[in-house]
Amino acid sequence: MYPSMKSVYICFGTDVIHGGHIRILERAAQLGRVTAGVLTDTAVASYRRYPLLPYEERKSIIENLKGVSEVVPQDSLSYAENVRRLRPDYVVHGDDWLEGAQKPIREEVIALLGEYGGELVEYPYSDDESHKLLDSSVRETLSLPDVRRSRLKKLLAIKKPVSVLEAHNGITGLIVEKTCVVENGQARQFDAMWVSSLCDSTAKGKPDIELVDMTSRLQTIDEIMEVTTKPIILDGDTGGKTEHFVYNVRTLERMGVSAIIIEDKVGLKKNSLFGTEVKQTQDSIENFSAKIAAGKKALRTKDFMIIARIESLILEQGMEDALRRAFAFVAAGADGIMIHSRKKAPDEIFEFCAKFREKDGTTPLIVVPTSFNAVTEEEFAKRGVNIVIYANHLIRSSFKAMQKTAEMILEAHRCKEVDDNCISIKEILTLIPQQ
Ligand code: SPV
Ligand code: MG
Repeated sequence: MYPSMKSVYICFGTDVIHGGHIRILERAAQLGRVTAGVLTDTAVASYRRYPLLPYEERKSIIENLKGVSEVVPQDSLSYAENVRRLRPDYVVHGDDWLEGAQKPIREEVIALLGEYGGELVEYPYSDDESHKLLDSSVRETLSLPDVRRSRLKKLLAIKKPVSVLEAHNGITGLIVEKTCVVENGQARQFDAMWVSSLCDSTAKGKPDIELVDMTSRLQTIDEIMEVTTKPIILDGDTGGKTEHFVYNVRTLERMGVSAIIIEDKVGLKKNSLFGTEVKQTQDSIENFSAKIAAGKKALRTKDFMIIARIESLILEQGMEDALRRAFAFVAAGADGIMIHSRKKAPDEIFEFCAKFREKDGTTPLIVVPTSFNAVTEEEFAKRGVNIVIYANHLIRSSFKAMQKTAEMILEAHRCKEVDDNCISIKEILTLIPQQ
C-alpha cells in the first residue's frame, strides 16, 4: 500500500486547509505512512493566534485528509515529545521555518532526528496570494466584535495565567499582538491587551485622574481594534456614575471589548500606586455592589466580564476588608476580582489569594504586579491567579528611549549618533504592511 514502510511525521497548526498544505501532504505520503500531529488549542494560541476551530474539529479535518494514516495531538510548538515517541524516518515541513519564531524548533527537530538517523524533508512553502488572503480573512474574523469579545473567557478556560500587556495606541497594540518568543520549544505570546488609564492618560500628556473621558478612551480602543485581533480588557477607573456605567458597558460590549475592571473608589480618583500619599476614598460595599449589579443587568451577552478591583490593601484597610469586599462583589455579580497592592513583597497578595481560594475556587483572580514584580507567572498560577496584567511597561520603556534620543540629538548637534538606538528607515517603512 505504501511505497515503503517508512514512517513520516508532519504537524498541522492551521484551521484553514489550502492547496499548499495538500501538496505538502501528497509529497509526505510519497515518503511513507503519515502520522499527522495536530497542535492543541493552547499550543496554537501560544504561537500564532487563537484557533477559529477547536482541537477536536481540526483533528477530524486532518484525519479525513487523503494520505493521513493517524492523528496525534502535539501539545507544544516543539516536536520533541512526538518525535521521541514516534521516531519517524522523516519529518516533513514547509521551508517557512528557516527564520523567525520557529527557527529554534527546526533546529531541535534536526538534532533529534540526528540522534537516530531520521531525516528532515522540507518543501517550498506556498506563497500563493490566495492563501495569504485566507489568513488575513481569518484575522478579520477574529477581530469581529462577537469573536473577539468571547475570546477572553475561552482563554481563561485553557490557559493559566492569561498574560496581558498594556497597549495605548495602534503601534503598541501591534507589539502586543505580534511579539512572540520561543523558549524550550514553547512559544510565548501575550494573550490580551490592557487599556490602562495611566498609559492612555500619559500618552496624551495628562494626569491619571479620569480626566481623559470615555469618548477619548473609546477612540483609543477603536484605534487598537482596527489593527489587532486579541481580546481587550479596559481599565474602567471607578466606572463613574452608575447611570453612566450602564451605558458604557453596553458600548464596550457592542465594540467587542471583553472585560472592564472597575475599582471601588469614589470622588477624584488618583492612581493606586500613590497609595495613601494622596487623598483617595473607597466606595462603600453597598454602592459598589449596586454598580456591578446594574452593569451586569445592562449586558446583552454572556461573554463580557465586569471585574471588581479592590483597593483595600492600597488604602491600608486590611486583609479582612479586602476579603469581605471580594465575596460581596462576587455575590453582586462580578465576573472576576482584581486585588491590587503597591508593596514590593508579594506576601499580602499571596495571602489574599490563598484566603479567597479557600472559599471560592472558580472566580478569576487578577493581579497587576508593577510593584511585586519579582513573581513569575508560574508562581502566580500556583497561587490561584488567572490573569496577570503588565500594566504600564510599553509606555515606560518607550518614554525612556525617546527621552534619551532627544537628549543625544541636542548634545551632538546632529542625529547620526542616535541611529543605533532607532529602528532603520527600511524597517519602519515596511513594519506595517499595506493591505
Ligand atoms: C493602570 O494601569 O492605569 C492601573 C493599574 O490602574 S495601576 O497603575 O497600578 O493602578
Ligand atoms: Mg488605572
